Amino acid sequence: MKKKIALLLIAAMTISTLAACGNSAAEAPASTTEEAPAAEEAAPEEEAPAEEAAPAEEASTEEAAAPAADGELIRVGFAQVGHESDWRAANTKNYQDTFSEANGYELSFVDCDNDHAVQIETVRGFIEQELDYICIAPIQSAGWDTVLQEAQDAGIPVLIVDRAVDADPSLYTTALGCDMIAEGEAAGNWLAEYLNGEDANILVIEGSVGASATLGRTEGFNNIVAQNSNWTVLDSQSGDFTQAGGQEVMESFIKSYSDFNVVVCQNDNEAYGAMDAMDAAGITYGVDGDVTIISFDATHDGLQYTLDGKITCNVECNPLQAGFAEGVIQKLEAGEAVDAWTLVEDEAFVAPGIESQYAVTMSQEVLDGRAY
Ligand code: GZL
Ligand code: ZN
Repeated sequence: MKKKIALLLIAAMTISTLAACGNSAAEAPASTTEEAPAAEEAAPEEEAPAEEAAPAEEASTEEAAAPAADGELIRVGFAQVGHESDWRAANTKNYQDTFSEANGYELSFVDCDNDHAVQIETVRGFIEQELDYICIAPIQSAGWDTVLQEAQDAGIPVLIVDRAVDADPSLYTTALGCDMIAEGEAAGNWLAEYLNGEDANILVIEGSVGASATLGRTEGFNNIVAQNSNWTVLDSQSGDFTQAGGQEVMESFIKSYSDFNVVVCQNDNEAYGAMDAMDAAGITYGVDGDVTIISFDATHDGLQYTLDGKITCNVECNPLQAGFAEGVIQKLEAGEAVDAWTLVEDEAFVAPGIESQYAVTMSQEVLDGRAY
């Protein structure tokens, strides 16, 4: 019974959301509900114009029993990318802390170990269990239309979280996460400011192949490379967002290139691996070294390296996103409209002694004030 009501409510909400996207923020910590930049990242085939959405009968909202009222736990499935990085560990803990039984939820959490096929089957399992909501942090952007259609046919709202999918937005209820293209552009804009006209020979250690975080950061950074004719990207390989991957790729780069002065690592764990490889090769890096390292995630250890001047610029990607997801679910439970997209804000940090219009200068106080 509860699912049927939720189904009608979702249909009604989807219409209102598509029609009035962005007019009400999901109740959650600071976020902005701008137009969906992630939609560009996900590059869906086409936006589903509101008038095309299936007509939904007006659904009464008083019947939507709030979980507290009937005492039932809200059953949420979370198909998580894996356990590849410190960022992912912080993101997982945040979901497990937020969707706790004490908070009124029964969380079915599955670590999909960076395997897209496993993640698809995990979502199918959530559908078979007839969960109330499904959260997906997609390992890769492609290959989601079929299973999203199955979830929609089953009347289960789907939240695409952290990363984006390359699927028609009408196939899922909402998406939330960072603007990965903006993150890549922030790194590039800072580098241009820092180099101040100096040539750049750049090596890039990309994230996992096909992940929107990889695609977006690469696209954004390359947008700025294109503006600097004296910059050359010598090579760009995937380190799969892991420390081992970062070290392996950096070791191969060191064998092939000797004239690089910038290494872009698309997450902190890859940067740790790259630093290990450069240490072993006697290559100096950091504010006093020959190589400038740019990293992403701004996890605690990554910002410690930034404070120490080893990583010169670190572009944050806030992993504490479960509050946004819960805000959306609470709205849906209350029969309220939700936004198609919620942007999780982030910023960049630079080593002490560097002033930048694009980044916060690191200090012990900044590090001590971090939530993760
Ligand atoms: C970014 C997230 C990425 C992190 C990596 O939102 O998807 O995946 O940058 C993580 O650390 O593996
Ligand atoms: Zn981000």
